[in-house]
Amino acid sequence: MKNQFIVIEGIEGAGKTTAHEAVIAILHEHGINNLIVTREPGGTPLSEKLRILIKHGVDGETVTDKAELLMLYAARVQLLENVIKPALSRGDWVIGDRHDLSSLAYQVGGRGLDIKLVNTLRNMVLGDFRPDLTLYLDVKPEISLQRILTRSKLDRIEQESLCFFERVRNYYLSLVSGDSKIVIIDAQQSLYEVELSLRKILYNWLAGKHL
Ligand code: Z5A
Repeated sequence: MKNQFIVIEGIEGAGKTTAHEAVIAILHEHGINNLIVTREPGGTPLSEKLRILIKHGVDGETVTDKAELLMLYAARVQLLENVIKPALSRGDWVIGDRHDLSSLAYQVGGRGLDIKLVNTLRNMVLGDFRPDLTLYLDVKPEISLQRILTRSKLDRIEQESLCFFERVRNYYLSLVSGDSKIVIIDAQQSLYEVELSLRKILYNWLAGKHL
């Protein structure tokens, strides 16, 4: 199999960071060591600055939903053109912590922005570029938010209501069904069981079996 772009998606506390480590370990077991990891928003010096603005805003000023969207795509285009595409061209694998599906789930599903507006930006930034495989970790917000409550400080988006995260999750679920390049994983299982699921999916996928 040639090098691929694999993305891990899900709401906060779904276990993306943990899954990331498992995916890297499984690829290493297959002798795939030429890989880079990315996160969105972020992953280039400019995108990391935008990440701080997206997550924390600026004191005394409301971040509008459209400004949030534009910052996310500005960060994404920097990462795509300066890191992801060059890595894929070199023959490296790319493992992404979030990508474009997040914008559909959060900005369209969660914020309620017009899909036509978001699609205009997607076409401009991504064209027909898509991940080869997306692993979507599905969990009910009431469970995942419990997992992140132990954090000392929640960021601007993490402070949203349970209803917001329910809309995000429902939008994710609507996108996942019917897309053969997105695989859903029950992230309400124990960490051990999630890793077993990832292992099974990736072994089959790497062997070229239908998922
Ligand atoms: N955002 C957006 O709105 N639009 C976009 O287009 C993009 C992003 C790209 C990025 O935040 C924010 O940007 C995010 C969406 C928005 N906003 N929010 N809120 P981030 O990168 O800082 O955070 P995150 O991506 O949401 O990741 P996270 O909060 O760190 O969650 P996670 O990586 O999925 O979870 P984790 O760190 O692996 O696990 C959290 C805890 O749960 C940890 O203690 C684990 O041990 C535990 N855990 C995980 N899985 C399990 C299971 N299965 N059982 C028990 N405990 C578990």
